[in-house]
Amino acid sequence: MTTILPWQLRAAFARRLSAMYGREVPAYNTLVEVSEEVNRDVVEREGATAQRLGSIERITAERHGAIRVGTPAELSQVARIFGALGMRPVGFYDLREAARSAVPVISTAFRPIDAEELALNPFRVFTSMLTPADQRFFSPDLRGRLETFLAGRELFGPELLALADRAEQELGLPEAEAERFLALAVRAFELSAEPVDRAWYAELEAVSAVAADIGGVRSTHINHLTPRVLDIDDLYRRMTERGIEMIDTIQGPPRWEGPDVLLRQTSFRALAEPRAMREPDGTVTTGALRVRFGEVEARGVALTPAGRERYDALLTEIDVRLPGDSGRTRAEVAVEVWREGWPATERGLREQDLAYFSYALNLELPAGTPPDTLAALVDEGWVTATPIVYEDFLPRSAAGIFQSNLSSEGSRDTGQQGVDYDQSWLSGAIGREIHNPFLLYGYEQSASVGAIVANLNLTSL
Ligand code: OOG
Ligand code: NI
Repeated sequence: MTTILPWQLRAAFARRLSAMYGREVPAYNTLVEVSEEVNRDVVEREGATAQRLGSIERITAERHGAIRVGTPAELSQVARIFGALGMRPVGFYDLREAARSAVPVISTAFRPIDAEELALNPFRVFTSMLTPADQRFFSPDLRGRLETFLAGRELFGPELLALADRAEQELGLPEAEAERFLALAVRAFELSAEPVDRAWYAELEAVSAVAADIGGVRSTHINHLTPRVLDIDDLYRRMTERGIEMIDTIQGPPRWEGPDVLLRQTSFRALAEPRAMREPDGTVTTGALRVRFGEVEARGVALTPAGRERYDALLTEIDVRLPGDSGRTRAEVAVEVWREGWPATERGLREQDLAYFSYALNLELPAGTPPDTLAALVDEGWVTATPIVYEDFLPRSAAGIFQSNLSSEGSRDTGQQGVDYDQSWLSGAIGREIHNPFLLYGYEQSASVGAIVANLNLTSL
């Protein structure tokens, strides 16, 4: 009997979700098509350099999704489904604090955490949970009705959850069960045809469009699915040429001549989709909701805490310089700030310990005694350093991406938060450890260094 392993379930789930989302949101297919064109051109132009941060096979299949749920119980169920796919919660994002675009959710990302699993298929899902107890968004009365509404719905059925638990415990499923599990899992994220209560949806929408998308309906759905592209500026141009209106900017670090770091993302605004609506008089009509959008991203090397601190300081510096700077665009100011404050080479990133690398002994070694620093081992041809790709998200960009979904600002008071929704609260609520992304990258780097120390019989590096 063949067992379908967690990574195979993950890859199959990502593929089927992609096919389903393409049927529901055809503009997503355009985005994927243009991304593939861009990637082909970059590989043709740059060859092996283009694949420094992942093979073209990995990048072509690579997606992240975004989903939104209402309660800790729902999030725990999501964790079981993704657990079956070998995906663990990593990182904590609080989108309620974002300056321009506060959204009443806290989030984590489910993804594989081992290098081998990531290489097999890196599918990740940004997963947000509504925060009804946050009194800055919800009055006690609305909170009460919202929590009652959420408690009365079922997003994931018992058969799906039982199969998920079995897959997580047994590290995979037999073929027939795998097939059933995948079909049920994909179906759980389809857009429901059930009528939306127009008045209830509108009441939540006055607080936040995201609150309405989560708590205004009796089911959940995939919000967006994001392909990875090797040249996001080129993609932005090509989408614009095709007449698709993108948001103003590419979020994240600027385009410049140095190595790609972290994550750059852009998106187009949510499209109007027909949805059945239940009117206050009980009749059902066809309305339209703008909820789902298209997003695309380029990934670079993961930064250390020191790198991240410097990165954040440079972003702040751009904002400081920009207002007094007449006539230059943000992108131009950003490049100037980057040239002043950020190393232009991978070597510079390594020397200043700003980014994570994986080190491997070369097949052919120079003659003589190996030097006793990592930098010298790389310089003298003993060891090759490969950047570790950033597998996570950026709170500032995420807040900007949520904007693609908002037609109005919503409302927020300056009152009490109510519950302290922090990382340990979230971890307790779902009964799982939320991994620290820095520790995961750091572990991969130090394991690679440890192997070199052992292989070259050194005492340390
Ligand atoms: C999630 C927004 C965050 C990203 O790529 O930063 C996100 C959402 O809209 O639900 O997906
Ligand atoms: Ni996204």
